[in-house]
Amino acid sequence: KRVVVATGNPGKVREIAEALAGLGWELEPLPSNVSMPEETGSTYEENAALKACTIAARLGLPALADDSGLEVDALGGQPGVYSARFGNCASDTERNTHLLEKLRGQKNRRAHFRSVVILAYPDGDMECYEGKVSGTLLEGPRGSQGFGYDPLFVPDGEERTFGEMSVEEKRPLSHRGLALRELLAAHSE
Ligand code: ITT
Repeated sequence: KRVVVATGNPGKVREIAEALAGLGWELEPLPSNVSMPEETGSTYEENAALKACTIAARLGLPALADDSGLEVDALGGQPGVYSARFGNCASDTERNTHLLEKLRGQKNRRAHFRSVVILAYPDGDMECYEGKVSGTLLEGPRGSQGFGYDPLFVPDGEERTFGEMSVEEKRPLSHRGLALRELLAAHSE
């Protein structure tokens, strides 16, 4: 079936395409004349539903959206749903510098990535999947793969950051990979 990948983030597109390759779905990018809705929700669930439902209704096709974020213990769970806008930074690199600055001298480097993936249909039906991964934040970036906060985050049980892993290596460990694995299982029956 045809499914629109409702995201403006190329890193998410790569991970979603790799994780769902086995389903044989025709994953279509967001058409260039269609923009993502503003994220007005206060939870990952609300924002993922908003993105998936808006695009599904607009295009008349099933749409898949991910809303995700990094929750840092020492910052009381921030930036969380505001991860993409943290510090009003213009790039991932600046955002990582901003986060490191906030955590300077902080011993507690514990953090958690969360992802909510929603597949919405034009008739209003929705499926929701979630994933979470815990780990620690380094004092400087390592690796140039992935996107966002990946170069700072070492998942529990690993030595390398997500930024030092390929898409294939990151998938079984990551919040998004875990959510997409649930979706894959539900559609492989
Ligand atoms: P769309 O809404 O268009 O999908 P976005 O990047 O704005 O793209 P979000 O609103 O869900 O997506 O913001 C999530 C932010 O959290 C993202 O921009 C990254 O900064 C961070 N993030 C989420 N998942 C991540 C991952 O796997 N690795 C690194 N950073 C991640």
